[in-house]
Amino acid sequence: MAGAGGEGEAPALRALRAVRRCLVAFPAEARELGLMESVPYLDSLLSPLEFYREWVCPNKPCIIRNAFGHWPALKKWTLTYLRKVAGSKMVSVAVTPNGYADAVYQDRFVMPEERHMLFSNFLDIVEKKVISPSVFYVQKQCSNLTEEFPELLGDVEPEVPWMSEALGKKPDAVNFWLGESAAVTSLHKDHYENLYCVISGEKHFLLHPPSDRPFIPYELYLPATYCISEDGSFQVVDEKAADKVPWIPLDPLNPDLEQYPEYAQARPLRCTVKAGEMLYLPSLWFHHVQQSHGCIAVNYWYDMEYDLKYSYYQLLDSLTKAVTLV
Ligand SMILES: O=C(O)CCC(=O)C(=O)O
Repeated sequence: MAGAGGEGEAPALRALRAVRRCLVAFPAEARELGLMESVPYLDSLLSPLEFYREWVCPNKPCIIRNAFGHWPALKKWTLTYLRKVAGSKMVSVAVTPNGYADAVYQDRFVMPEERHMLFSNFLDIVEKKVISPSVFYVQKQCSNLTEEFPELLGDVEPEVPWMSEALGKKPDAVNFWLGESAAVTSLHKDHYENLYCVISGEKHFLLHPPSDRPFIPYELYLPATYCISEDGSFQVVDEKAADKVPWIPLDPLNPDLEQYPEYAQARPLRCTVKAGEMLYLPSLWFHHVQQSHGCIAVNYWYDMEYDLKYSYYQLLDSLTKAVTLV
């Protein structure tokens, strides 16, 4: 009797261990096949075909200088100007006690309080005319530049023409980002080809290629939202009847290697994107983002192609989950 289950199980376990060995070797092989040690700079624009061939198709990030020098936003967008043109409107602001919106906290996936407030009141906080213990970030993402700040659209462009040409589509979203230095975006990935343009200040990106997936932990968390109480303290309130959310519990700035030892083998790339520079962040790359205080940025999300690259990533993800369970 004892042998029946055991004999069946041993080969399966052996197979899973073999898969684990392949998964551990895979990211290094991917690196050897052309991933870079740092994010390269381009000093001028390429043609749509060249950009597609050299960066989108190989799924490699780069920082492009002089990509949007013609945008009026680069000269016009000071906090004073933004207050003048949009100060009197209500906007959505992510408010958290610790700067982490959409991140794991107390074994939950916690989303920010989405506060509707006058943009001028938000600017008062960024300019430190009003002191608040909470952290505020305009980061609504679902095309908030077009939806919430149409008066600013004329200072940028509704799309990046050469990228639209390269990909044969328009962006799904054009987002506006403005926040405090304490506002951090936790490690995650998106199914977008992302053109991230810094208008003023600096953004600090920590990146992992999709091939690092075997070293990056995902767990399932009950979703919850920060809610502020009358006394100004935050409660974490569970979402009712919501499905669990897969999210990365690890902080790449201070990784808990006892709990997630595999992460020691991952190789993050770090880069700072300065005012006037555009980061091309390819689809499925993991990213963690910090910023200088009052940094202003606009980005364009182009939906990725759900092609073989996507399927291979899904396979890598499934195999990683399978071996993590053993
Ligand atoms: O700027 C940020 O804080 C986050 C940007 C981001 O996650 C994205 O563009 O996908």
